[in-house]
Amino acid sequence: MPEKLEHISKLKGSWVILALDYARGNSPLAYWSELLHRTTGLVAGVKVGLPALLRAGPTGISELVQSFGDELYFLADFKLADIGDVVLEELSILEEMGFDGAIVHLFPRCLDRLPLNALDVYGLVSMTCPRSLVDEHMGELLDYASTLRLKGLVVAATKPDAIRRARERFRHAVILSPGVGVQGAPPASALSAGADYEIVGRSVVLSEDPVRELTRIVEAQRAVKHEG
Ligand code: BMP
Repeated sequence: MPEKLEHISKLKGSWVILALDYARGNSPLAYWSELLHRTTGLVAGVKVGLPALLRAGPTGISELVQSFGDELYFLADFKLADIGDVVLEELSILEEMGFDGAIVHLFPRCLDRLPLNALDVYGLVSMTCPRSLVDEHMGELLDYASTLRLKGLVVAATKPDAIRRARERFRHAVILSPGVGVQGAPPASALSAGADYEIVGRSVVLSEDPVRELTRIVEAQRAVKHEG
């Protein structure tokens, strides 16, 4: 398990990773900063992807990571998919920016070396897009994942069978599941299927009442965790 993520999650009793892709108003950094101030007690991690990087720039994102890095796990989601040397360089820049983990694509099959003791690296093996080619090749991606030093896998919350399949094969991998909320997976459904964390974006970030929405999700998660 990534110690920091697990530690924060246990402390808060939340298995939510908040995806910061969207913002209201014309100052996205101020919007996300205010949102994190209000919700940090209900969130274990934050996922930052290309929309946030393009809106806030690397300096803005680094500032956000520095400001909240003690209380939140920061996951870089740039779905890296290049030759191995370039991915290693990208991972090292993300680490310098203060990120704790990063998501990579596995299909290039170019990652024979991963840095030791560096960022937690998660491989994508299933996507929420209903007809994803990634899912068609999930078996091969899982085979490849088993040869790498990954912390975990990203598996669609909208595909509980895919979560069960990944969990069966990788008992100790950390499974992150996007797709709870707007894309249709109910809160805590991915945890029930065997995932460790649920990635949630718009249903919280664009909500009129993000605290209430997060509370609803976290309560469902706590119920599932207490059953187990
Ligand atoms: P939302 O809850 O707003 O649908 O956001 C889902 C997040 O998870 C987005 O940041 C998206 O990039 C990510 N994601 C996804 O939705 N499906 C995938 O298969 C893989 C993802 O990383």
